[in-house]
Amino acid sequence: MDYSALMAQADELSLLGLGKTSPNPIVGALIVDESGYVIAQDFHDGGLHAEAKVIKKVGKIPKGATLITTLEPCNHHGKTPPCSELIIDSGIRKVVYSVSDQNLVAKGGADRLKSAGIEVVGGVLKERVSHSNRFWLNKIVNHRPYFIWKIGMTLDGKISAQDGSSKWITSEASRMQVSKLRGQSDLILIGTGTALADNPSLNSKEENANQPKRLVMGNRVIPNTHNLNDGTAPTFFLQSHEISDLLDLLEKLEVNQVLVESGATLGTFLVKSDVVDEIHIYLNPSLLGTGQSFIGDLGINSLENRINFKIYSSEIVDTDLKIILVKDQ
Ligand code: AOF
Ligand code: ZN
Repeated sequence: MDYSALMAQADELSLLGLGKTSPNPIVGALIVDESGYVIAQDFHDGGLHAEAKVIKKVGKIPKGATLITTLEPCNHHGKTPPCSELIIDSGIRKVVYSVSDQNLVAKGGADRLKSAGIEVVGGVLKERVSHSNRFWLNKIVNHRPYFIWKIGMTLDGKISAQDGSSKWITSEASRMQVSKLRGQSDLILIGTGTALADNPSLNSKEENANQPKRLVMGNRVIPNTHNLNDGTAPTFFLQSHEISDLLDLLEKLEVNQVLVESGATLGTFLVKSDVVDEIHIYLNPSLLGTGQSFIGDLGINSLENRINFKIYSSEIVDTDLKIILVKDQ
């Protein structure tokens, strides 16, 4: 049986849960029969665990069936009973998973299954699935959400012209991608400067999209008439310039991931605070010369002190170049 191909399918499914599962992970699961034919598939969307959903879908599990799941089944009584016990009771005799559960209270599912005589294979497509679940995994290790900073800029790094105009620097296709990313996000963070200058709604324009929480950081007051007060998503205002206040609030809001769509002030502050894990740049090949730069003074005066990122991927999107950067540890 081709476990990698099946795990890739489970991984794709898990991504459908992005933006819906925090503080929990995204998980995809399949049940296949003896010959590897998929008889049920599902993903975690904030309700039942993925394994429980597929087992329920199949009903009576046929002999020789295998469960394929992107995360090691849980072994604890949380919001739901342990998936390990459910799997044992269902009659499934083989479980293939990718990433080990890092959650101290829930881990241990693989050993429990083995002790019940179930054949267990772990680590299939571990790198790919860990990347898909990097928000949740990062939170367990760093005790804070994963920050993605999205920037649409000109070739010379400007996010608005001298007269303040900024609509639109990048192509419509790029903006559609950002709209999709919003729908997959837990929370969108901007500063009061961007809120007042752009009056953004920060909504995802995708059909039936999940609408992420919105958080505006800074001391200025946003009038009630602004789009951020339209009631389309839970919206929070943090009147502070302290990173600890931001992280405390994000902890309370239980988000795994934050999409930053700010201007230079907040972006620079977050980079200086060392919380930016990933940057999505949409680079439009145009020049302004003057205007507002996407980043401000980082207090670095020598090349040896620069902050390094690594290119994770690059792609041409209509007229623009999209570059995904990750922190260079
Ligand atoms: C999920 N969805 O499909 C799987 C999870 O908060 P609880 O009680 O639902 O437990 C969450 C833990 O269960 C989670 O941190 C992870 O360790 C494990 N597996 N969680 O939300 C799922 N399989
Ligand atoms: Zn579970």
